[in-house]
Amino acid sequence: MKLAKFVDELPIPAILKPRWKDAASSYYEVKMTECKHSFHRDLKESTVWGFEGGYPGPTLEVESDEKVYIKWINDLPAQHLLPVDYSVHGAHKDVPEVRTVVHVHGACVEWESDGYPEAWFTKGFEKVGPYFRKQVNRYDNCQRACTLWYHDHALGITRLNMYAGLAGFYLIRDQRERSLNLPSGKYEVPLMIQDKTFHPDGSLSYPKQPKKPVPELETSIVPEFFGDTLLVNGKVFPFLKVEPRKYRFRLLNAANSRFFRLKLDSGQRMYLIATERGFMQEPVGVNEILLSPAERAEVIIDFTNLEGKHIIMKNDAPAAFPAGESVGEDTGTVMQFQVVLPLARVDTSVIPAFLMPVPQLHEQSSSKSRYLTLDDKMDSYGREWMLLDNKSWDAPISENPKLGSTEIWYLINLTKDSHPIHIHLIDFQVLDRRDFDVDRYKKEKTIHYMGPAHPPEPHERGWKDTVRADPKQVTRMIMRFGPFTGLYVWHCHMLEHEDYEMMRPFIVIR
Ligand SMILES: [Cu+2]
Repeated sequence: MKLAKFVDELPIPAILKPRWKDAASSYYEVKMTECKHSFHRDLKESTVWGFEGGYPGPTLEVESDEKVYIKWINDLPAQHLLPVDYSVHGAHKDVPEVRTVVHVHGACVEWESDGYPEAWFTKGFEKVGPYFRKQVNRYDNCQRACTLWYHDHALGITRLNMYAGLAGFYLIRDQRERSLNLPSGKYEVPLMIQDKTFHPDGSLSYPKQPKKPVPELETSIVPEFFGDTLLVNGKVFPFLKVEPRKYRFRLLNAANSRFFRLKLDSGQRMYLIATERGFMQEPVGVNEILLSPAERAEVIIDFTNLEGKHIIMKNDAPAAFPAGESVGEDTGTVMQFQVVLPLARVDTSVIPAFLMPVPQLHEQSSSKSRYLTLDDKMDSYGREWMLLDNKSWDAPISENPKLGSTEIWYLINLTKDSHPIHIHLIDFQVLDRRDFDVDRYKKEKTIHYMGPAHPPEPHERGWKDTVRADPKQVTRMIMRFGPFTGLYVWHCHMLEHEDYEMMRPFIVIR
């Protein structure tokens, strides 16, 4: 569907107020409901699922080390808004059709509050999954200032729950951040970038079947979902009126499967200041930023002396990435900045020369290396079936790091696609990527490198929780496990892969 560009203003989600708050802790209630949403001026109101009556959900803003208690409440209808495939794991007819569990992506949190995929619950907590432990989750926020986000994580239907609208920002602030004199207040804007497809009546469209239908199944999961229209904060091709000064943007790829490679059509640089889990050591000037699903980047864009200019944020990442279809005009356009507001006061914010020490984790500190393949298989219906280390979700736990230990994970990608791999609980540093002989690996199960190791890209040299594992490469990350023990997950963040079944439990043990 062809929709006019830059006719709707960018919405900025409101900050959610806690129910109560004292010096060290706060309590929130966040309800999921079916609600109406306007995606675009020329589309009729659509039915979506939102938090606190809105999509995206309201932004939660908390302090580093604050104890935050959240009761996530499911008040959704009993029937799903989108086509459920009952043949995928965790979504059989033996569970309620509508189930939710909220994961704060990137949270340093006890396992019982992490939103384990089988800790789902239904309306009024009437039915709960086998790993459900508590109605009120506890978040310790034992981490530095960063851009996190919350979204549904229910086993087998995450792709549908999130596509229906269940996502929002969760920001952690700290003293260091306040000392940096970054653009703040209305000059600090979160941008949740997604792709969707609409029916002519304005309702959300999600395919019931892949391009080649599965004859035995009325509804089947698709290998990946790519929408034909891009949205920011729930609006199609929005504009944002800005002053001629610096702004801080928190970029989040919240798409089901689409990668975004973002650049400004003015050719100007963006100053990258933070990755997923905190500030970089120094800002990095970049012309483009590649974000796979769930990756975040914080950038400063300087509109000084650009009065009257209209600047478009473009995307040119093929879907699937990297070898899929190139973008069209619609999937290549994200949003527009209109430098039309008068400067309210002199811009005294800065792009700091130094942000925060980011000490390198050394390979010598690692006590264990894990070699983990990303595999492309076929299920009994002839459908694509992506696995981690050749194991399905139900296979016994194989990743069992010790509390406080440091490990290096080798992601050995045997598939044609790039996969954004996310590990819960911890943050990590990317060590390198290196080409290897895939065919030889498949025969001999040993890695034969075909070239030198490439260091992470400039925009990846900070604390991360999601990393691109590119095809025909071994991607290595180093991480320290803690401060909690318990059961967590690691998975591909392309939601169609995650739901089937590119996700594995891991356990941090004492
Ligand atoms: Cu994947």
